[in-house]
Amino acid sequence: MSQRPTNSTSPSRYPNDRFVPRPEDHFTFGLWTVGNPGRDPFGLAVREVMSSVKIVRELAKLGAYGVNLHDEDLIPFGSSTAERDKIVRDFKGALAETGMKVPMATTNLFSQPVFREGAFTSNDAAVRALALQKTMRSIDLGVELGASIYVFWGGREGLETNACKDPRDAVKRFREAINFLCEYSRDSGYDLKFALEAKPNEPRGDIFLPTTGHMLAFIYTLEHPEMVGVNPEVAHEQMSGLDFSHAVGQAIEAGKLFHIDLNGQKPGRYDQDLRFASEDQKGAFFLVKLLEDSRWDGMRHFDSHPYRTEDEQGVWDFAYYSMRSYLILKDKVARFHADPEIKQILATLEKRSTTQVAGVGPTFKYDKKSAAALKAHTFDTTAMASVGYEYERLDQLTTEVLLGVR
Ligand code: GCO
Ligand code: MN
Ligand code: MN
Repeated sequence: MSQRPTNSTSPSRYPNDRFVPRPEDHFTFGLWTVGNPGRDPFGLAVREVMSSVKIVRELAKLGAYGVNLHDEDLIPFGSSTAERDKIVRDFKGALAETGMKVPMATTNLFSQPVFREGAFTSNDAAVRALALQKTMRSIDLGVELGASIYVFWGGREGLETNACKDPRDAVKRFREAINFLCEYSRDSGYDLKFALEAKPNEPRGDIFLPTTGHMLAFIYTLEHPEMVGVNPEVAHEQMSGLDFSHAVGQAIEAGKLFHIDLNGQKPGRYDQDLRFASEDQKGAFFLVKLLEDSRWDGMRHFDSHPYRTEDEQGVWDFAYYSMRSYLILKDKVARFHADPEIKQILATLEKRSTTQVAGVGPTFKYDKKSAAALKAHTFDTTAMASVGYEYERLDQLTTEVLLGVR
């Protein structure tokens, strides 16, 4: 295993070892994540609102690559053009000073009261038009800041009562909006890809297109499916009770993983947006394994919030540990692959998966001759069924790698 160079600029609070995050690791944070002041449905903010410039500077010190933002994270709703321009100038100054990037941008279509009934899927055509206008302006801002990925999370695109809307209309309207905005982006000469983020509920009782699988199916009904992929979030898939790395795997296999939201979640809860790998470390391990094994080249983006218990130092601890945990899990993946006993089990499996039967296989593509040979073949199913797969041992070895005894 190659020794990672330590970072002499690492703040003394944190261990100066081979898990020190660096810009080349491509870790990014939403401004809204570390910037979250801890407000929740039951309580007021517990931390000061931090300026975007400060967030950029602090994250740069910790070794992050960049920040991502909603339009309103940077520019308060209703700002004048002069105010906007000053904010953007200062923010760009902080980016230039630190070398931080803005790889992704998105629109806030959920906070303002006007979007209470939905944005792209609203029953009010004026609201749908406003949502398009806000998104076009926000796309311009994202591109100006250098973003190449544009995320769509339809926070209010849902309902509480099915009496108000036919779900077919919701999907049609959402399609119309994405088609419109794809054309807008192309027409503006932008080199932008769209990433759709699913969530089953919260803040609406139910949200349309609730899982990454729904989003993937939807994409192929668009006018420019090549421009559109997904932005799966750990917590959101787990809210539906699904295995996150399966959704991500399907997206990668389809060439549709354009972005990812890393965080942590306990089963059966509201959207907790906890620190990455603070929960379900095994799930987090298999996710990192998938991303690393597939050499996925996107940003390792954290969409999570520090515990409400924390003061400002706790926020930076949260950010640092998010990145550190990813690097530790990446190291565990290398250990998994290097482990002689794991290797031996996987080699046996590989052999089993690549043997030919009746001159056919191990991959199956139809032709008359092999179909006939296969139809005529007699399988010894008793012998085939008698050999187990050694997965108890494989899982135990994996668990021991994770628990640090291998
Ligand atoms: C959530 C969502 C949001 C979106 C973000 C991008 O936690 O419910 O993940 O955080 O990702 O708003 O639009
Ligand atoms: Mn998210
Ligand atoms: Mn979330």
